[in-house]
Formats: sequence, structure tokens, C-alpha cells
Amino acid sequence: MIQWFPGHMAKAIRQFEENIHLVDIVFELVDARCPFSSINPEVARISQGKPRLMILTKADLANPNITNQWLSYFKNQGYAAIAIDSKKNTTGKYITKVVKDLLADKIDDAKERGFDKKVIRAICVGVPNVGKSTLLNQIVKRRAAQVGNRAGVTKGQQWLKSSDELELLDTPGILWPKFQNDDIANKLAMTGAIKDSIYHSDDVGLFALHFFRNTNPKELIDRYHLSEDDMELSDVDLLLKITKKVGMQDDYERASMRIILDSRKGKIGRFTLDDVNDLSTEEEE
Ligand SMILES: Nc1nc2c(ncn2[C@@H]2O[C@H](COP(=O)(O)OP(=O)(O)OP(=O)(O)O)[C@@H](O)[C@H]2O)c(=O)[nH]1
Ligand SMILES: [Mg+2]
Repeated sequence: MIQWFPGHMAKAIRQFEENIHLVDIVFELVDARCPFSSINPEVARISQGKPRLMILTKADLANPNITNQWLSYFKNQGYAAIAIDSKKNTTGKYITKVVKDLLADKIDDAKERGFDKKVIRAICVGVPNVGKSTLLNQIVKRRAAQVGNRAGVTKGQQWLKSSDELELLDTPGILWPKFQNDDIANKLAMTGAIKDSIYHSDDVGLFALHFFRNTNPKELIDRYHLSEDDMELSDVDLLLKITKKVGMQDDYERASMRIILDSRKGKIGRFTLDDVNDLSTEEEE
């Protein structure tokens, strides 16, 4: 079972608890490719009572129909929820509008009490690599926070100011001490929330392969020049076949990492690992 809960995450959670009273709203970022598995249970516990906006990031990489199903699900649960692509320059403006609409009563209140503007403070939290810093950079319209394509780029909290009366607290990615099951761990690893050196690439690679052969078979065949017959192979034999096809002889661990990286780049098609319809069974586990 994969576990990754280093000291800096425990510290980041403590700082989140210390700072929650400073903010008007919590941006709870989850990955649109696994919007359920990337929910950090610590966020609900710590932000109790504060308005929360659930933001499904990387929607450009996820299956759009399933993203809509998840948005409906979260809205039914009483959440304000939106899906975004932070690569788009319009995303910052869109979020600013959503936040001001959500907090309209509070803003009006401040105006009635004679303040000509109300500064809105938000804290941005979520699993590593989910796109917290990228999103905040879009809102403040400059590269104020460091971003990077690996888990654990942001090391400490940092306030960013936008010209639209928003003050935003960027935070390091946080996980939780024990994943509920292997599926959740595999999904987080596959989508890049867990440092790559923590898990066995073949475990996660096989998990990815098993998923793609069922949901995106055409893209899988195209990407690795497979035949229809190859799709009859067992998962392990299919991995060995792909290992040869990508010219890695029998280094199936390296080939597994290749599959994982290809999937993150969208090269095996858009996908969503969490199925809304599975939820009732997951909750029973
Ligand atoms: N395709 C796509 N990529 C995104 C999106 N948002 C962020 N990314 C990419 O995801 C990677 C991680 O982004 P960051 O903003 O550094 O993520 P973070 O949540 O701040 O990560 P930590 O600080 O490590 O916790 C970067 O390579 C971004 O370019 C998105 O909406 N779509
Ligand atoms: Mg960051």
C-alpha cells in the first residue's frame, strides 16, 4: 500500500488550521480526472463553517461527460462546484466572478457599513500537483507563485494579491495519513499527486493499463501500435508487449513510467478514473 505523508505535509495542515480564521472562502481543488479520490478529508474537517468552492482542475484532460456528472453530484451534495482548465487565460477572471457571486451578501454588507470595497481572502488547498499555484497565478495575472509538473513544488504558504480585491493564500499540496484503499492510492499516483519515487511504477502502470484497455482501447492501440489480438493478452503480458514496442526490451518498470507519463500528457486520450455510479459501493467499503 502506497503512503506519502511527510513532515512538511503535517506542518502544512497545521498552518491551514492556524489560518482558516483569516479567510472568507476555501478553494478546495480536486483533480477532474479523479474528483472523488482527490478529496482530502482534512479539508472538510478544517474548513467547517467557512464557505467552500470546489474546483475541479485539469478538466481539459478529463472526460467531459463524466466531469458534468461529478459537477451535478457535488451540487446535489450542496457544494458550489466548477470545472476549469488553468491553461486558459480566461480562467482567472471566471473564478473571480464566481467568488464574488458566492460572497455577494458579504460584499454588500461591507458596502452598507460604509466600506467602499471588501477585500476577499481565500485559501487554496488540495493534493500535490493539482494546480493550486497555476490557478492563483491566473487570478493575479502574473507568475507570482512557482509552479512545476511534479508533486511538492510549493514548500510554504504565500499570499498573492490580485487587482480585483482578492488576496489568495497559496499552500503546499497536502495528502492524508492513510489512503482509504489501494484504488485511491493508485489513482493519486497515476495523476501525479504522489511523488514518483514513492511507488512502484509497475503497480501503477498495470493499474493504468487495466483502466485504459477498458475505457480508451482505441487510443491505447494507436499510442503503442498494438493489434486487436494484443488486447486479448493479460494485463501483465500486455505490459510486456508494450515494453518491447517502445524499445525498452524487458525493462517493464521504465515502460510503466512511460505509460503513466503518456497518460498525464493526455496521449492515451482524455479520461476520468472515478465513476459517479461506483460511489455507493465505495462508501460501503
Ligand atoms: N492540462 C492542465 N494542466 C494544468 C492545469 N492546472 C495546472 N496544470 C499543470 O499541473 C502542474 C502542477 O501545477 P502547480 O500549479 O504547480 O500545482 P500545485 O497544486 O501548486 O502543486 P504543489 O505546489 O506541488 O502542491 C503544472 O505542470 C501545471 O502546468 C490545468 O487546468 N490543465
Ligand atoms: Mg504549488
